[in-house]
Amino acid sequence: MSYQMKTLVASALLAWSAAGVAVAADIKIGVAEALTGPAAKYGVAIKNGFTLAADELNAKGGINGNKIVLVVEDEQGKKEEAINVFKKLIFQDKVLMVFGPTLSNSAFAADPIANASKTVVFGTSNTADGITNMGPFTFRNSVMEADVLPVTTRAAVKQFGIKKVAVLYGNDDAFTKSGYDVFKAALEQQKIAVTDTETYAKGDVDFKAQLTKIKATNPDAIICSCLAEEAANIILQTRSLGMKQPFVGGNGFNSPKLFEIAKDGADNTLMGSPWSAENPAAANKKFMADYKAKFGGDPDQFAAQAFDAMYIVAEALSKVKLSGSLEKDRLALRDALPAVKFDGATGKFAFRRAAPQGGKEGGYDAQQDAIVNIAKGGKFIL
Ligand code: LEU
Repeated sequence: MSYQMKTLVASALLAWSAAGVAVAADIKIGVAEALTGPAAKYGVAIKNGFTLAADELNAKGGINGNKIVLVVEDEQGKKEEAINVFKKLIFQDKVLMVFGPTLSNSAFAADPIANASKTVVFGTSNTADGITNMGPFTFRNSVMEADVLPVTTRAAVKQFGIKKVAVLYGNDDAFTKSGYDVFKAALEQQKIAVTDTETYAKGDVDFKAQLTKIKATNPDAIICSCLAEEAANIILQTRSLGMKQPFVGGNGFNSPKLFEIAKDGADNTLMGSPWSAENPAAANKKFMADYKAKFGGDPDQFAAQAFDAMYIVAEALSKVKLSGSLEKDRLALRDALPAVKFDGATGKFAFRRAAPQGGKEGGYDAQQDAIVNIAKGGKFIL
């Protein structure tokens, strides 16, 4: 039965509930993440975070008695696939809302479809500038680079006393480019000199040419706006050139993949994040233990943000009276979300309205503080 049919049947039956008969409807939620390809390490952790939260919520009876059903699709970390998957979820599967996609690069391609069809799209890992300027149906609980990187840069000055840095970034990805812009402004603002700026393209594996140029300028640290796989290879090759400089990274660094490839070469890397494995709060401890029990490995920031995001949506949905009209229910969820406040695995969270741009209404960003982690012995610690 389709979502609409089910909710129609459900509301009809719920209408009899005075007579003691009530049948719950399923709440279909789309999950569009990179489950294969270079971004899969992030995407699978994200999917696991949603699954853990949805299973917990369902075990407690769902939302007002309605069960959450995740409709999971692999967008492969590619723009075109994100568009295809969004269309399938929104128009064919008729989901109430969509979580995803994994990369900002894909979000810029796919989010307009959700906004045009008045369906909430909720990013849990998109950190580039401008994501929520795509329209009032775009939400994210991922803290944007603009809020995190100035904090990370300040911490690098404090930790290593850096005065001059080299910068390296991917120039064909929306997130790595956006991170570069933010780093550049933060360095200017904090009066840190840039000795050299180098770029690479998605999928590059050899960074020796750029690193040799950087080496000649003898920076105190290397600022890197990169996704994890490239970041890890850059670190490895930096060490093989005999360079000992610490790295300062953005959100892309926050993956176990960094250590799988770069190992101890990544020691002393600084990275800002709203989440830390060391956060002793009960909500985080429970999340980490439950995640490990279910999936047999430790969670990362992306799993934590997805987990919290599902609870944020559940909180909004608990205030919504599902009508059975998909259009109305999508709007009701959109209207209920902004007021949600949550204290979960990533700590205290609230939404912040994005400023309108070019006469277009904005969506909602994350209002959350970042903490700076340092890599030691194959993991990030505080
Ligand atoms: N923050 C990145 C982006 O916005 C993705 C993350 C999975 C590293 O594209």
